[in-house]
Amino acid sequence: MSHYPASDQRAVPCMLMRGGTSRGPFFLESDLPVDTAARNRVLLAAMGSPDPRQIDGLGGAHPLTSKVGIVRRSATPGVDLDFLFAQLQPDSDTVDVTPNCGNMLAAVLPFALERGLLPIAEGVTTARILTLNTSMQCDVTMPTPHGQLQYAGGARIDGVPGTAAPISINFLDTAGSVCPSLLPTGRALDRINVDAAAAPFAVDATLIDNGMPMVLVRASAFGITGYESAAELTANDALRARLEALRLAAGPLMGLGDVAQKNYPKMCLLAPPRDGGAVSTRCFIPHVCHDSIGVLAAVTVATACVLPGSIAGGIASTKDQACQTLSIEHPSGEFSVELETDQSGQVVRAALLRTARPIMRGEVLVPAHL
Ligand code: NQM
Repeated sequence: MSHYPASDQRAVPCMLMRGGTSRGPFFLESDLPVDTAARNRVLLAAMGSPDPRQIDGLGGAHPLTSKVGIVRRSATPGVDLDFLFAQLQPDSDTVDVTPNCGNMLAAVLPFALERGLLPIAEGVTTARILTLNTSMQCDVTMPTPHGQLQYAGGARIDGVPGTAAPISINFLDTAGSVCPSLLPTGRALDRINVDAAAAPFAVDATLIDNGMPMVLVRASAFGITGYESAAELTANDALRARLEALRLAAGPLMGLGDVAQKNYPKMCLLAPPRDGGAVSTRCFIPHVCHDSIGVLAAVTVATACVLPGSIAGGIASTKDQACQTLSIEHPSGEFSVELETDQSGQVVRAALLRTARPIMRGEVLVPAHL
């Protein structure tokens, strides 16, 4: 903005958005450098990474608040918006654009409407969004009464205080987002030998990707109930070491190669539901325990619940019907996923509800030499 004095900082327009249970700055692609290395330097500086407290940037010292959205009008026929999600970390200098984030996805349409990328319709506005991370498409709808953006409303999602206007996401094709297919090993259940530093072990797991690559195991196989708090599990170093050893073993089996530096697969500990839901979960993303559950993580877990022969068998409570809503229990409540299956039992559609809100609009300052 011209009324500020000249300085050695460069102002980059952005909006800080909450998307579901995540938060981060959203940029128009045209406001960021075209060169990927330069873009990544700008994003790292904007978030204040690497630094555990992210004291010099916008990041919130947690993976769920170290996320960035980049949006543009789409040139793909039938698609309105392209969305690139970037996962940063507080304490490393990685900018990972390989996985999806269904929570940040919820903020894409409001951001695009705020920035004038699409016209605002009367009543509700729907856009088809292509995530450039994995080429996944979805239809997103938000209320726009009288052609105005409406953020206040009665929808409640666990992990976010209060209520807000519902943003519905209808996923069109999620199977095998980063992995080669829904079941990358070709099996619904695998016995995995893990060469852990403390002691080798073997464990049954479902390796699955219906929007998020995940390793699903029974909490009881790790000597815990699966009902512990997220903080308690994140503080359990022995558990985290075993889960990380399992993750490193599962990565190549899932066609993901060496995953030591990757944010996926995510790990999920399953236990029988306690509050009338389909299953209880504790997810590691992948090194800290999620306070709730990721959007596509929930879709992937729900899919395993209806998949014959998966690790969820004997744990999950599901109905034998083509369209059902599965309540995935997590540390701060539940996440409802609507699944539709075809006659062969394949999941053909997943839909869910999120909320989002713009928190700040303006410019983030980064050193100009970047
Ligand atoms: O699974 C956490 C989140 C996510 C990702 C993560 C997400 C998803 O809660 O689609 O939303 O797994 O890193 O934002």
